[in-house]
Amino acid sequence: MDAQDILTALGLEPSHLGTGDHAVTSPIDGSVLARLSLAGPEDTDAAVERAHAAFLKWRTVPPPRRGDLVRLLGEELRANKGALGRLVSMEAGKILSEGLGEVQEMIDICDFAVGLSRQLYGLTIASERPGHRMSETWHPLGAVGVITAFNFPVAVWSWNTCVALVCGDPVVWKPSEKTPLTALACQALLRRAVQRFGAADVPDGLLEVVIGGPDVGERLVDSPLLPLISVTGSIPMGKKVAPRVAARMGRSILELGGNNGAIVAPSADLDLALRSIVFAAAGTCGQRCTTLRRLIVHEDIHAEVVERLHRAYRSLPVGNTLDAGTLVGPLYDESAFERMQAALERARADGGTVTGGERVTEGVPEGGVYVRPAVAEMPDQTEIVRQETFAPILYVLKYREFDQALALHNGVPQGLSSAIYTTDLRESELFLSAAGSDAGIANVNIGPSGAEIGGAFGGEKETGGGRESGSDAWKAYMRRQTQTVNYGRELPLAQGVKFDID
Ligand code: UN1
Repeated sequence: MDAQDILTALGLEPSHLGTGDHAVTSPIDGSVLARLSLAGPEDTDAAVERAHAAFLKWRTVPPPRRGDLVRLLGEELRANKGALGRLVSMEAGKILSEGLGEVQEMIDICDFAVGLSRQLYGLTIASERPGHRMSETWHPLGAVGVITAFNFPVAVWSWNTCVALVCGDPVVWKPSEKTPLTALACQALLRRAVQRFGAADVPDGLLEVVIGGPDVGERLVDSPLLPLISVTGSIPMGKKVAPRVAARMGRSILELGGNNGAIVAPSADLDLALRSIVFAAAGTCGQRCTTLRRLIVHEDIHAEVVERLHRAYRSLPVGNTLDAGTLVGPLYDESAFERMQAALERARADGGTVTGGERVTEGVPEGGVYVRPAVAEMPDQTEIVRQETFAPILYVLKYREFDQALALHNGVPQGLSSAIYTTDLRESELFLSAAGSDAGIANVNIGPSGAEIGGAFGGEKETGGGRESGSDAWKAYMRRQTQTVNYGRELPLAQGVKFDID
């Protein structure tokens, strides 16, 4: 199946995708997949207004009925998993199994959101006044601005959108301008679900896709018609977005950079740990926000772990992501390669020993940027180790005492995901305790990446504090109302206050 066949299967008309100024390229070989026109500020404002108008209608549709639409979207995704997964691989450059895994993540969140559509529970609260009833209920919030990154071009949209839709909120989506085709495919699949749902019951504007650059993002960030902005991206970007949304008293969900660490304790099952570490650090060519970037290894097993890592890294199949057997695909582009090389240079200057990291040119498609994932043994957690470089670099540090490992682990500005490999119950429990990992996600004998949708996804510190996807993350997409009803004939005031007129 080539790109044109896939787009057609997903309900897009390839002839409409060839006329704009913005070239969409595949990181696999740099080939142009489509040429699109970018939206400007006026188009964005119009999309927001349509979404707001849709909100005024969609909020009155009963939540389980809203869930029906998400169920139908899930059916479309199941039926088109192969095509969409392949398009994700072509557009974002991840291996096919991960492209398909990303679509599976979408299917899973659809199922979750359908269940949620019957579980948007409030509370009944004991009132201090006789003849009064107090409750807390959750109402739709408004249209939500969703800004996503190239590396998970569709799953992160679905976490937000499936939950937002059952909560009664339309979505205005700005995908990365690197990956607009998968966004248009999602929009087309939702359109099919709407047809089956009964188009008359769905307001126009339930999902608006605006493909554009930072000016479009800024327009969303500043729009008072979008009470919630959910953004995935870099920490510098989040630091610009958060105060702007706050300045208009909007809410934001920030899912920013991670710099995820894992501790390898002497009791670890090293066969399991090694497999897990290599997937977490080199998988997706190091381009997940949950990628493992810092490995903190006990000194007794440090030499063995490093030696086994080198062996595994040397034989990692780097190549075309669409070929069966490839485990490491391309970096997104040349500037990602330059950032990787600059980071490795700094690691060397800090006294690190770097293995791998060089460009791969043999057996890979021309026009793509391929690298051998790197291992950098570091004498210390230097400044470069404390930064997120979006590339497959695994910094390896050494520890002697467990407290020291924890301090190293937590000694970075980011706090997304974390892991420990140990079979010592005391260590694993300490790692999960209040005095342990300070990240939003903490795993034992599992790498930091590849989280399931059922948990709340997000992290602390400069990762931004937002939570998306499962658990009670839905509450951010609704407004809470405390309601009190007086069904008596008296008017007792709270706190026993007296205010009698006659
Ligand atoms: C991201 O990289 O932005 O936990 C999201 C994971 C995936 C999601 C990553 N489920 O690795």
